[in-house]
Amino acid sequence: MKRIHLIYGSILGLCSILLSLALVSLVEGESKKPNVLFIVIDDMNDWTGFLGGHPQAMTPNMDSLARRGVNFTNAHCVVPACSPSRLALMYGVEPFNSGLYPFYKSIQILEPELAQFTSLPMLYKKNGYQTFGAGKVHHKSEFPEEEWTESFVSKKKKLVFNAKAGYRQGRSRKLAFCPTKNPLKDHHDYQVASFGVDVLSREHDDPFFLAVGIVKPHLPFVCPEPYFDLYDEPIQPPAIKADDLADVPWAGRAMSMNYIRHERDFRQDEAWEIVRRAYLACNSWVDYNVGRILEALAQSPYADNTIVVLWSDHGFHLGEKRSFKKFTLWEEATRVPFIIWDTRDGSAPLGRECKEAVSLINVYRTLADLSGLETPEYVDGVSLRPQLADPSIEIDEPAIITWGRGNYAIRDEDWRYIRYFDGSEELYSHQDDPNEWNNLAEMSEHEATKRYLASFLPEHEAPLIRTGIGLWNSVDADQPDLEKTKSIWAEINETLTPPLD
Ligand SMILES: [Ca+2]
Ligand SMILES: [Ca+2]
Repeated sequence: MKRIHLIYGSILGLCSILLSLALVSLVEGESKKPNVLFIVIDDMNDWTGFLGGHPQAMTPNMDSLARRGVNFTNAHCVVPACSPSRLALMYGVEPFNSGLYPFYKSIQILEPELAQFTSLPMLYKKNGYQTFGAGKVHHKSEFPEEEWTESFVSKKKKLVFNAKAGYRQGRSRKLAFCPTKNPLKDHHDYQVASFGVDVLSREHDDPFFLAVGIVKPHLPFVCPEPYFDLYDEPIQPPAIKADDLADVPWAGRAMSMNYIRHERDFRQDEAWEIVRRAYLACNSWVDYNVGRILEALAQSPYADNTIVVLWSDHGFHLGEKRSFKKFTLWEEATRVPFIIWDTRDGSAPLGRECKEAVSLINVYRTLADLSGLETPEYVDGVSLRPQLADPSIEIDEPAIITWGRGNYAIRDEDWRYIRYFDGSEELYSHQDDPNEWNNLAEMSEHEATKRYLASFLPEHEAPLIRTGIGLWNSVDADQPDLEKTKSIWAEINETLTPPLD
């Protein structure tokens, strides 16, 4: 009997030890919630080393990040425009579910509409995180007070452009493509990266969510001279088909016509090479600043307990499809850098790539999942946790890209299907035609493919939220004036070499 008691006693003792160990590890687990380093880039397309969109691109720090984490090589923005892209990602909601299709003047104006949603930094803050933000995370470097423990807006210094070493179109400071003469610390991206470095060098009792919003390569394409000096060889132009738009419906041409005059002027001024060199230089400048933040992380106590995510709000055309800028539903405007590196997974092999078409709408659920936070029910997308464990795992849904109510691109591994508000269509085979030159939408043999891809178009579209609309682009995209497009086409075609069709 005594022996039985002893055994029971030992079992009970063992159980209570195990229980307390479990509690300790639970408490430790609690205090060891992962930190998040959230790096946002503005207007960076696939002209990086790790995406291979331009053979001369030099981005060694981001390449190294891509090698250590999972490099999503077929990632696409939710909207090819700053304000709505960021609204969708930061609040985790597709434009066709929120009604937030276009640019808005500020997120403050949208307060009543956004009250039903929880922004990503707010989710972390509610869960006991310290939240730090610097630069352009939301559109226009806006930091709603309640979301952030501390925020940093860069100190504006007027940059002096060395236009003689580059090119400037007219008097606009936006259309400058040249080195700056200022010290590094005068530049926005240097300052916001320094804030990131500072936060990473501090001692933190609580886990943190640190967001750093870099504004290059956004126009003007200006940055310190050493990054221009990296590109002293002739710059290889992208593959461009002169009459590429001839098989594009008018609704698609309307998106391209917004900036067709720049395309013409760059040709007339023989400036395209300088413009592209300046874009590459800015990407290398961004890379330098991302490298500073990553180095600070490596030197910090948080080096093996931080989830790093890097993304760009959309891509950029540099002459492809006779287009300049973004605001289209084609590959160069929608494909973006997207990397996730969970440093807790120290044994993960290097060089993992996920080739599945994936939308940035999935960032919200993925981060919440990896951090053990409950995702609000309304949030769109899926967690990419399975792909982080095994990048070959398929994603069921293609990426959906929205530009104005009624205009969508559906991108899967092999195809891009575009449907405009007026029912007109484009279809491109990425296996045969990675430049999206040949619109196959009219060919009967692709009817089944089109039907399959069209089945992913949203069934319901939230009405456009009109409060505080900032720019005309997407309102036009919503209901473009096709007659106006036709007259621009006719007028400008006369002055374009080679002509559009
Ligand atoms: Ca942008
Ligand atoms: Ca074409």
